[in-house]
Amino acid sequence: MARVKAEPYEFDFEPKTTALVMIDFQRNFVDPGGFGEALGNDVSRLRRAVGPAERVLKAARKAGLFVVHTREGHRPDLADCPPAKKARGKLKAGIGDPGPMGRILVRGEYGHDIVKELYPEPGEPVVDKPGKGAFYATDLDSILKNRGVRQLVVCGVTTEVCVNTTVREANDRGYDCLVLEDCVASYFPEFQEAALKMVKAQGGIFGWVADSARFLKALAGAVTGGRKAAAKG
Ligand code: C5J
Repeated sequence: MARVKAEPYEFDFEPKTTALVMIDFQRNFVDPGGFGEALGNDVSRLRRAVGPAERVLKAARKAGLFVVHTREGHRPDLADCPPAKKARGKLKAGIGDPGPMGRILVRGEYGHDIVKELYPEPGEPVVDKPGKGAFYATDLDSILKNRGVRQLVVCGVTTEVCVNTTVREANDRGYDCLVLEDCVASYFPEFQEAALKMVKAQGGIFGWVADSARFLKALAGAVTGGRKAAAKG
């Protein structure tokens, strides 16, 4: 068992039953020249999370943690896109329309895929989701339950939208969630702050919050502890 110094109190996790969930680190949201920027957002605010998330991803892989990635997007025929979602925002170029990185939020398009620094490795499931929450209309819950996962360490974008929605969904399904505050990001600083506060308020109503350094320290301790125990036999 490993222990992370977190808020509102320590987050205990067993590496064997913990998954790292990487939410929507897609080019369209994170990279300059994508859909996010076309909407007038400052994508450098999202890019900030990539470096810390990359360190966590590498360490998690090395420690043998189960890693899952998600992507928000739709079938090319948009049959899974609610008309209300497509209409929302009255955008000149919205879901399914040609955008700077291919058709916007459509599976298989360049902008829909994950940035190179955090690209999934073979064996890491990629969950394509039509909504904001990663559990809605996906097989994520089955994938996690089949592996015996009970705790989630969460990185991703954006903090107040897909990260927050997914953590709430996970909480209702009985998972303990640790959100790494420097590995999640929002286009809006005030939403970043509020979304993290919401997770850990009222005794951790949706989960826990720590930073990547604290998580990496705990993970390194768990790996060393496991090796020592194995050597003792
Ligand atoms: C948004 C997301 N913000 N991944 N998607 O529309 O948070």
